[in-house]
Amino acid sequence: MDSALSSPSGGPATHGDDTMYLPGTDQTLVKLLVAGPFGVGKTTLIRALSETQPLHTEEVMTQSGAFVDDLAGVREKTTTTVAIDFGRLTLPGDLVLYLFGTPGQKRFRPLWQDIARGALGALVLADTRRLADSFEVMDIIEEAGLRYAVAVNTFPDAPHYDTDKLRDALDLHPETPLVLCDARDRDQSVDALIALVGHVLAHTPQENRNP
Ligand SMILES: Nc1nc2c(ncn2[C@@H]2O[C@H](COP(=O)(O)OP(=O)(O)OP(=O)(O)O)[C@@H](O)[C@H]2O)c(=O)[nH]1
Ligand SMILES: [Mg+2]
Repeated sequence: MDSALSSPSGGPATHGDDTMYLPGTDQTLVKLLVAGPFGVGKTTLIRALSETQPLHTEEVMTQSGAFVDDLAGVREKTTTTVAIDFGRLTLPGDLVLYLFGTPGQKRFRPLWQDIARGALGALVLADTRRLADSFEVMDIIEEAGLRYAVAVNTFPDAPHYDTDKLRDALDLHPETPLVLCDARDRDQSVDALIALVGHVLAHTPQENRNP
């Protein structure tokens, strides 16, 4: 998808680069990233809510990887995503979300320029046991010029803080949505995405929604 939002209704739509799309339905297509540090629940969230068989690029982790990815807090984890997750979710109003799960480790930074192209926003997952790990991801997203919402994935053994404390700790802009969710729970994950979509649409001029 080349544009962040496209509504391929009526005749063929052309874009700035002269790409032509066939006439379709009145669906509005939105590309979103699901980002966050190692083991925070990106694959889990996309798996929980995708209405299509999600694409995953999981690989079993080996002992040597323990020096690269810190397993603190995710000891039972046996696989990691080596490229992207992909899933799709249709919201009421024919809003179709295309979700790209994106690794947050520094070494995947070169992937970002490509993966962020055409995205309208990002859901950043965070874990209260290692909030600082989400800073780097938030930096990359800000550099990419994307709006984002933060979803704190509520692992049962992670400390609970009230949202004001979390906002302070994450140094969030007052407009940036912060939600708590269990990434395994479809409804909670959908609510987190709705918070993100509401935020990005509120800041996307109408004319950019139907290029
Ligand atoms: N208890 C609990 N476990 C979770 C939750 N979300 C994810 N998990 C577990 O945490 C582990 C990590 O989740 P993943 O979805 O693989 O995390 P990821 O962000 O995709 O990880 P990478 O791709 O390796 O960066 C898995 O074993 C999940 O089952 C949650 O909300 N609660
Ligand atoms: Mg993953």
